[in-house]
Amino acid sequence: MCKSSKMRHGVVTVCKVTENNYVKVITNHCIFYKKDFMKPTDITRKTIEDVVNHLYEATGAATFFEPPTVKFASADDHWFTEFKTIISPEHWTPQEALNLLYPDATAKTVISFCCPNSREAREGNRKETERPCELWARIRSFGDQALQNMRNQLARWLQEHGVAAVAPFQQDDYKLAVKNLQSRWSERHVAFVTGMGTFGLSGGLITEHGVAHRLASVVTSLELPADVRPYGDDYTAWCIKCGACRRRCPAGSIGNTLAERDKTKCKEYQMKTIVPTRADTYGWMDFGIGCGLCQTAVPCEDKRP
Ligand code: B12
Ligand code: SF4
Ligand code: SF4
Repeated sequence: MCKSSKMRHGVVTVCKVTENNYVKVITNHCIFYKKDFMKPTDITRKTIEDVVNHLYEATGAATFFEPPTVKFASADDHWFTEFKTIISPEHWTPQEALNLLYPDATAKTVISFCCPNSREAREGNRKETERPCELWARIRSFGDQALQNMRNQLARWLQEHGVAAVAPFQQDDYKLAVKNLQSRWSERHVAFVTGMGTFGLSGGLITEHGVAHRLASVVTSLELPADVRPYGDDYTAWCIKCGACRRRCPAGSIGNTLAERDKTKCKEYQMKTIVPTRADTYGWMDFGIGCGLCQTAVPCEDKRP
């Protein structure tokens, strides 16, 4: 298939060269290969999963995490409006999040992906009792940077393919979120809606691959079929309430019920015990480091218990 058209590179001749949509683009001043010229109507859930898996390698996230799981929710899911009451009126609905960048677009789908922390980091953290092992700390500080790139790049990929998309976390004020102990886009709550998992006593989201992971999401105007939540609306269904996370927590932040959790103790422990010695212990500065002991050496570490 060959055709000529006018693109931003000038006059081009486009030739399809492979079966998996690699396209050779010859412009009047260069030749390059472009992965695909897919129309929005050609994009499926599988396409999005492929893009996320590609970004997992391309951004370096594979150094820190095990392969991602991708889930989808309808932007109209009843939970998103209920979070205005459950979390805060400031918490964005998918529609509000998309309107931050696209005032006229209609949000249709929320894509959430979950990257489990590497086995090596989890094994290292299992042995710790006060502060995170170095690999765990690296995931928090630098794995998170890769994850931010994955979110942004997924949104960019969708935008390049003609649909509105936003990574809401990237639009929020992170410092304010930590100060208030909650953001305007809670990745755990969003993942819960997509069917990724349910909340544990520790506050972590227990997924099919456990609780030791990081999450990211993108809202788009592209309509894709939603996942079914295997746990319905039972938001603590997968926690066996064993209390192992409570016993592991060096800050006394976790109680006997989810409501008893004291998030301030977790943050203060991080600020007073881990951060001041961050440069000496780990060798870098400026990035947040939480202990995550409640996510390792517990029955929900890497599986649904
Ligand atoms: C602020 C913040 C913190 C603060 C406070 C966290 C907090 N709220 O508990 C501090 C600095 C202390 C912190 C610590 C950690 N964090 Co943090 N943090 C965030 C951040 C930026 C915002 C969290 C937020 O807005 N939460 C919203 C509030 C409302 O959630 P919540 O208080 O936890 O919600 C509880 C209630 O809503 C309750 N609940 C009560 N009634 C009801 C009723 C219903 C119907 C429902 C649904 C829920 C519910 O259940 C929830 C669980 O506790 C997110 C990133 C993001 N934007 O999502 C990361 C995030 C939550 N952190 C993360 C991680 C990994 C950590 C640490 C393990 C540190 C580390 N990297 O090793 C610890 C874990 C602490 C813990 N026990 O969970 C991950 C969690 C992933 C996971 N495995 O679950 C996130 C999602 C970052 C990411 N991109 O992956 N964090
Ligand atoms: S350690 Fe036990 S109580 Fe804590 S979150 Fe995991 S399953 Fe729930
Ligand atoms: S991250 Fe550490 S201090 Fe915070 S709740 Fe988990 S074990 Fe406790």
